[in-house]
Amino acid sequence: MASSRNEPSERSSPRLNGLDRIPKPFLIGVAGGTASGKSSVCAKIMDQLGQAGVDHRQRQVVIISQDAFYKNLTPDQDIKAKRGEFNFDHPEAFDFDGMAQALKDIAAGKIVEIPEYDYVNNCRKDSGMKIYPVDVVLFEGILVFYFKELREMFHMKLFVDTDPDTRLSRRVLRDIKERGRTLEKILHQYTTLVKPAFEEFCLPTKKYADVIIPRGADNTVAIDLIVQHIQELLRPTKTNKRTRHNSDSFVGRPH
Ligand code: UZR
Ligand code: MG
Repeated sequence: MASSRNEPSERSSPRLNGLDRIPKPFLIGVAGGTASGKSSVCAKIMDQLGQAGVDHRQRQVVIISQDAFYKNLTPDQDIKAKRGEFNFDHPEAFDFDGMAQALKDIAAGKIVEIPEYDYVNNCRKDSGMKIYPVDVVLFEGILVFYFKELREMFHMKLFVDTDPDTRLSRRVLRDIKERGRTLEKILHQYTTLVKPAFEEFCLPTKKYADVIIPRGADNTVAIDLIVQHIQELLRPTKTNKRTRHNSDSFVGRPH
């Protein structure tokens, strides 16, 4: 009997035991410190899977950011956030249940609406992003390996390991340009909240990674190897094509 991609046995096992058990969609977690290049690594993987220019409704690879699941702030927290005193790097800041539910729904092949986040006003935007059924999900964020239930849903775990000086300098430039911050506020927030939280909550999750990517998106060798591996895993073969619903939509280069 053809196996379904929603079988509980498949979902409960984060490990791949053979090509006949490749789950669809294939869930990849991408963790790493702030400004380590998580989004860029995901964009490169998507690009090399041949999906970058494809319309989002047709696309077989999707990138989801954990930042979409920041909890809404209470009025008091909002005041703290405006002063740069709210800890956005603490696990408590995230709606873990929302993340787990979204991933479960995506794994079950449902169309899922993901909120969009506004970093300038520290809140969710009114608009959201619709996720249609895909072959590969890249789920990126500072704490995606922190929550056990979420971590165990990933079939592949990547940790982007970029030098802290490089991350801080990128963070400064990005927050001034894209997130409406002043240098003073960025540095204060970094030393009092971002860096301690990285050391306490994010760095210890590196041990869960299957692959650690030094230098982030600059590491083209690591990204090439990861992409080849994904293509190999997802390539329709005699043994694994029965798990696929539509092999025409298969991601990757022709072979
Ligand atoms: P990445 N963040 C904001 O700057 N503003 C918000 O409203 C919500 C989050 C930051 C957050 C964290 N820290 O370090 C970073 N703060 O976004 C995570 N302060 O995003 O992994 O792209 O750096
Ligand atoms: Mg990011």
